Amino acid sequence: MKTIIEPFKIKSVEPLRFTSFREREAILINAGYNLFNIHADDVLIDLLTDSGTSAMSANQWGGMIEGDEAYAGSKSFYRLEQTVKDLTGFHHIIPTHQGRAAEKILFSIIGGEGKIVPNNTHFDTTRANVEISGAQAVDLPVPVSLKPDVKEDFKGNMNLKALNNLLGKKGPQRIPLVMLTVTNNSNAGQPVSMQNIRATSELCRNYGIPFFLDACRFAENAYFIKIREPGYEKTSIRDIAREMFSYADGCTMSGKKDGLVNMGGFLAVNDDELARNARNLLVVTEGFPTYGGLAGHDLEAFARGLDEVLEEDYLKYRVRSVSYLGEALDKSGVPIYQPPGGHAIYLDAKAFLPHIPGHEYPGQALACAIYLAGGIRTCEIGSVMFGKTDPHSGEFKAARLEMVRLAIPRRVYTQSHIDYVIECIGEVFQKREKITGMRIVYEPPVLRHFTARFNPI
Ligand code: P61
Repeated sequence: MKTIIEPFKIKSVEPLRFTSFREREAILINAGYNLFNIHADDVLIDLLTDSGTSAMSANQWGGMIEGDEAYAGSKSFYRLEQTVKDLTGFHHIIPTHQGRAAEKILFSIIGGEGKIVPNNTHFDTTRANVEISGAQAVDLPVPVSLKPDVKEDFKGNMNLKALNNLLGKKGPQRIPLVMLTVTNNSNAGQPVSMQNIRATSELCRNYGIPFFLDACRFAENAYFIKIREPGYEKTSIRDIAREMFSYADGCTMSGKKDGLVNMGGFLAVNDDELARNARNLLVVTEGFPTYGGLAGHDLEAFARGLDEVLEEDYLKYRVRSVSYLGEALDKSGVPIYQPPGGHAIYLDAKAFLPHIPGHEYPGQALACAIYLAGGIRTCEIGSVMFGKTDPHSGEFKAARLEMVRLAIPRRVYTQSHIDYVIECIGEVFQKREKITGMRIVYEPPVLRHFTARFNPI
């Protein structure tokens, strides 16, 4: 059969609430045109993020009951530890409440003034944690990643030439670690090839610099390697994932993505001293080393999620259902970042709204227009998230890409929900000339997209 179906059936459902156009107009004004400020109840289809929004399986919910809530030495911790060790091969598994807590601990130890951390592309929390430590976060994506309309298999790759230059110039004294984000979320969820992971690792080894993965979406990345990289067609997803991790000295992980849980994360490292320092910080900020900010039931569900996410039927459905959305939008003429990523479709807001310049935030304008049209919540990944205005000169520095992300929660929406999204965005596209730019009327000093307020121009 050619039809790829959801490899699950639905046992428990949550009703959706419909709102009218007029209601949504008022909701947007109240929210300061920031979709993070909208009550989830006022959203029909929520594509804000794929993070922490997965539907857990009956097996995971069963695990929630079985979770061991012991303060020290919980058996659910040992279960998670063993699962992660089997998957990654790393020696020390340090649980955290989510990905950014692992980042905070890691960069508090190895970051600091004068240090430089390269990454194929930092996601915003990773960048914020590097910068808060005093270090500089440097993105080194491959040049083709900046071309939304060019279809290539591994646009998430690290730019090896640029990395080699940087490592050669600054060396291990200035560069405490190199990171590779799989898949590359800020670059449209594009995967990184095994060849690129291996080559990045080799470069790091040549310079004596540790190499870490930001592994939030490791399983989706492994699936892309299987279907796109010659030589891996017959390799199991678990073995591909193991090979990916084998090239690294550690990783940070947000379990809220490919862990298939609503909360959870970990820091995994091989280095004993780094692990000791990390656990010392963990007890101050997160919790005892065998729970680290998580309840026993979270640890249990996380361990089970990490096994389920490796099932090939699930990954096939997952990647195919995301590309189904991308292909249909593309067919209606809607400009999307090509090819579709693993967890999301990214609209190319610059091409969608060519009449809105970067400093008027085309991505934010588009995200609001989509909410207004159909109650669909998306996320700007462009100059609101990554652009900067110099407080002294007032000079505006745009993000490299202006995108609106339609992130697909795992195992949550059916094909007819997605068909509704396709119809709604198609309609917005027909009326695109009427959409106007946005002006920021309030912004906080860091991670401004969460709480900034806007007015349409
Ligand atoms: C997301 F609007 N991502 O994509 P935590 N690394 C990577 C991530 O994608 C990531 C984290 C680390 C989110 C949630 C999110 O401004 C935002 O468990 C590649 O969320 O701490 C998270 O993992 C951090 C959405 C985060 C945002 C920050 O939607």
